[in-house]
Amino acid sequence: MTEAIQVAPAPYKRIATEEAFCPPEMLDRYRRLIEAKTVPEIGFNSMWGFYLDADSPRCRFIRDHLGDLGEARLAHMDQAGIDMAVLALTSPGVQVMPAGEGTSFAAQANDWLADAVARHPNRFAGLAACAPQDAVAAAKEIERGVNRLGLKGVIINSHVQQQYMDDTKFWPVFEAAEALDVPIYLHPATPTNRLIEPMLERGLDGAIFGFSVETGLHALRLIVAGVFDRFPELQVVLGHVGESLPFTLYRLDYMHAASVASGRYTAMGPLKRKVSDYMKENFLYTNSGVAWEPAIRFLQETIGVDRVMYAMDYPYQYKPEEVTALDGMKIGAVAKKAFFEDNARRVFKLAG
Ligand code: 1DF
Ligand code: MN
Repeated sequence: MTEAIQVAPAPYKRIATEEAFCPPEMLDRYRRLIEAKTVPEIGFNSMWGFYLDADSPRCRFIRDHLGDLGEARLAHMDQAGIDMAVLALTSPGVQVMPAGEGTSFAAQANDWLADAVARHPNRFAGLAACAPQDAVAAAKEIERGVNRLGLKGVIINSHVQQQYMDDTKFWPVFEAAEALDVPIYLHPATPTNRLIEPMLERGLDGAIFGFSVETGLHALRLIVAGVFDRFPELQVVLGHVGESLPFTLYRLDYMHAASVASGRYTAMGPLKRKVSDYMKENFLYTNSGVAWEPAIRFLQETIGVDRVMYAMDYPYQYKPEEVTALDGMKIGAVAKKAFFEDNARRVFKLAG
């Protein structure tokens, strides 16, 4: 248990924007999928095969709190000074399930989430899960989630059964999000089978490194495939300080232009804008898992103060003292309120 700490009041609400949950039935379903060896995904079987049964305090904490959208979670939010959590179905969500089952399970998870939001409308908001393995059904569920359930965006847990969403068969999902004017949170999953082996050999496949490689790759694939030329208003949220991509914005622009000019790749054609333009105009960023002032300030400086949001990554990374440390960042009052509150309110259309 974490000891209660006194959280100093702040001149802003603290909204955490990448907070995971999981209906208990989904963990049961994962167990059966893993025992039956029906999911041909190295990362899923390795990670959830471990988390479902491991006995360490961290694993028990994660298992015990993913399924709670009630008093225990609210108490942890209170202890950390979090006023509001934007909740999303934990990775990989329904994306490992057969299409039909994934579609119906996403609907159940969204109903479950909407019930919790209805019980605590001032503390919780939620993102809609969907099963992009049936992209047309996914688009319908996104519309239901936003228009009927009041959910505030879409959660995509990176690759869809080893495929990346730059494939046009997935684009109904982007079309729906753009039309509904809601963001897609492109959250990590374990890397695809083609990527994961040398990482897994050294324990680097997960949140320490592999998640960012996988998700940063996914984001770049969307950009260079022209997803944002086709859907110019689409907004995608990246966690973990943009999965480290902003640090090399300069080189992404230089080498993208150089590669296009060289004509080496038929799969990499010219784009309407620079890579960094998409990253500044079509992406939003959270600091999930990176409670580190220099990285946050770097994003604010390079991307913009109005596109960087606070996230904790509960229950995977619950350290209440991180929150108060970030209260002390040496940035102006307007930028700090934008980080903790205003950007999340605008992006997820949360009532003030
Ligand atoms: C972990 C981290 C697992 C994150 C997650 O989903 C996850 C972890 C299963 O620490 O193993 O979403 N995260 O977002 O950093
Ligand atoms: Mn997360």
